[in-house]
Amino acid sequence: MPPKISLTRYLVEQQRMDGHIPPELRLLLEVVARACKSISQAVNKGALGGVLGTAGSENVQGEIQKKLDIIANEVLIEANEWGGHLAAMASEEMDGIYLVPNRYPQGEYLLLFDPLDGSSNIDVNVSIGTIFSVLKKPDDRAGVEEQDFMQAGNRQVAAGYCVYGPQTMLVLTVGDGVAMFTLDREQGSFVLTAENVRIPEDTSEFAINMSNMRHWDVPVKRYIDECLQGREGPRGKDFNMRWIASMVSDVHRILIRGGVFMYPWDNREPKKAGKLRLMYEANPMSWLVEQAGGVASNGKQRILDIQPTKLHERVSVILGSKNEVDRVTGYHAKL
Ligand code: AHM
Ligand code: MG
Repeated sequence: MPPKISLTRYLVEQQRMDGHIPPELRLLLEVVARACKSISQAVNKGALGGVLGTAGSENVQGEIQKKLDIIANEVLIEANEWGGHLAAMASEEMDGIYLVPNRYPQGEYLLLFDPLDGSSNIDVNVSIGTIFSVLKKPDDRAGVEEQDFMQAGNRQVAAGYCVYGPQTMLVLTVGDGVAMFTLDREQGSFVLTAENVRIPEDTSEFAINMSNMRHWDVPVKRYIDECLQGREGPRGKDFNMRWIASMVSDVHRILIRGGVFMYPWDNREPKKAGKLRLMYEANPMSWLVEQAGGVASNGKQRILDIQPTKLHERVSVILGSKNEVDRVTGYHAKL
């Protein structure tokens, strides 16, 4: 049997390869992974740990916070603030940025996260996850402010997620393909279980919340309508649908067997670009998808090229198997 490769060994080897990642980034990623292990423990305990249910508060987006949203946010902050590799953090659950306290050394990285994505699944025992994105602080001046986070997704230096499902898995890119690690609970470490992940270019599976159909824009309606017509329609084949309402789980499935995931703009709140957040949901997932040979677009533009203007900015998301995403963006171009 080949030796088990731990996350630590994988990262050390990435560091050695032409200095692919600097040691500070390796340490940062190890700390994020450690925090994910502890979130996984809390998620696993469920009602036994008293962690289910709402916390009685709202986040900056006006969403009710679950107890586990807050616990996961605190775990990530506490794990990351003292290591000396970060300058600041930003999270779906915090209004503004979180500066590393003065008592700790300041580093050169910025960490963004959605501590627990798919919150509506927490209390019903369906897979959820943590999404993270790492940027480098622009080094033109001292200190750090929100403006330093306003970097397009193509400037990310690492991105990934941890899915808390039947297995806890960490999925990571540092710009050298996508690697997947499974948590070995007996050893207490993440072990490499898939490398050079590739998303098939073709698929007959789509993921979208169909209950919003009447609110969609013409190109999205057209695409889904053609899929629904199946073998008798213009696509000449039957399609299958999945919607877990947990982006981490839907993207994980797509990385493994292909598919297209969409949370498009819709006219329920026309001024909102979409539901999902650009900086800590769409950007990290888009980079993972591109690194696996897929495509990620807002319908009109590559998501990774969007210049953010706000920390909690929203975006329309269409990502996954190349040929299907290209088809949907082609329909947008014909508008
Ligand atoms: P959250 O970060 O508040 O959990 O919201 C994001 C989630 C995604 O994981 C998922 O794709 C989407 O919201 C589901 O939305 P809906 O309930 O509208 O289907
Ligand atoms: Mg989320």
